Amino acid sequence: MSLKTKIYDIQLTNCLYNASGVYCREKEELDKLLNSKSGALITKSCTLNSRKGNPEPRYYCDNFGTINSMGLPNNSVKFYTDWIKENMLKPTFLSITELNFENFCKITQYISDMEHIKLPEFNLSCPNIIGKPQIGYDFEKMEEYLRKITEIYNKPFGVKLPPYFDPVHFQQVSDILNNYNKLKYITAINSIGNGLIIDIEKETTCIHPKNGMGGIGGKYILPTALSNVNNFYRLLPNKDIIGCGGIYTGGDIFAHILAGASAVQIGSCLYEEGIDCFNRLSNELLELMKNKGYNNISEFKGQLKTSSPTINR
Ligand code: YRO
Repeated sequence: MSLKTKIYDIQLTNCLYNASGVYCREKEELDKLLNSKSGALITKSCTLNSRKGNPEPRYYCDNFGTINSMGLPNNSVKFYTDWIKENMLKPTFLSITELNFENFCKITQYISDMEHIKLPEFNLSCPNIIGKPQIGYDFEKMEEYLRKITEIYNKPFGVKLPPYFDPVHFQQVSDILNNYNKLKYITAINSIGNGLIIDIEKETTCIHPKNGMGGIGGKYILPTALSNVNNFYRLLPNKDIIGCGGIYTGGDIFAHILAGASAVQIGSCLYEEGIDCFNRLSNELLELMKNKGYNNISEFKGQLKTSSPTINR
């Protein structure tokens, strides 16, 4: 039995890795991920210059999941690309973003000639102009960003998407993404934006930045993540889908793969449980596969049964 998988042309010995942002900002964390059971690793989304991020408390966890408004703390694109160059022991994805179009072009240019960077994940949950939605929710801007990426970068890449909630939006986003042949995978989903968790005893917000509003992760978001994975699996037949959102058990991973995920990322659960979660989750998934008689994830990937007629991809 094996948990091996492929993301475009990259082989992973295990379909699990970290979600960008979790356990991947500092050198010590990246070093530990490299020596863990994860099949790959991805860096914290980085920017041209290092950032301290928002004031604390900026992360909070309750029984159902997490809220964060980290504000993109990171050690700069140079730090992460240098680390990757020195540590080529397992597939490593660079996550990048920027806070405006000009810098987004610059950071894309910066990595464009690096042979050690493979399939970078462009985080499209970035702001652009104040008063406009994030790029992931501004479809005209999304086109503009994708056009620029293919123009400057001109190698295979992926994008991290925010969650969508409307069938028309799934269709509109897919119509855009399908125009870009160099786009080889999408990661769905980023946190559900601008939620609010309240401490009723203290009568305060649980995090401080942005009046307590932040991205929601964890158990709160599993159904939304599964819907995004399955909708994009149906609508993007030539691209791989990386599932991210609400995974705490082998069963949750199985559900993501059944919905169409080729690999899955662990965020909130990794943050709370630590690096050993890759051991536990791998064992739980293998046990479930054994009970069901599956030897390989390719045997059930995308095989979700519905009462409506199957659409072949
Ligand atoms: O606050 C963050 O650094 C953050 N948190 C998330 O849950 N998702 C993200 O993509 C990011 C970084 C990007 C941004 C939201 C700060 C623009």
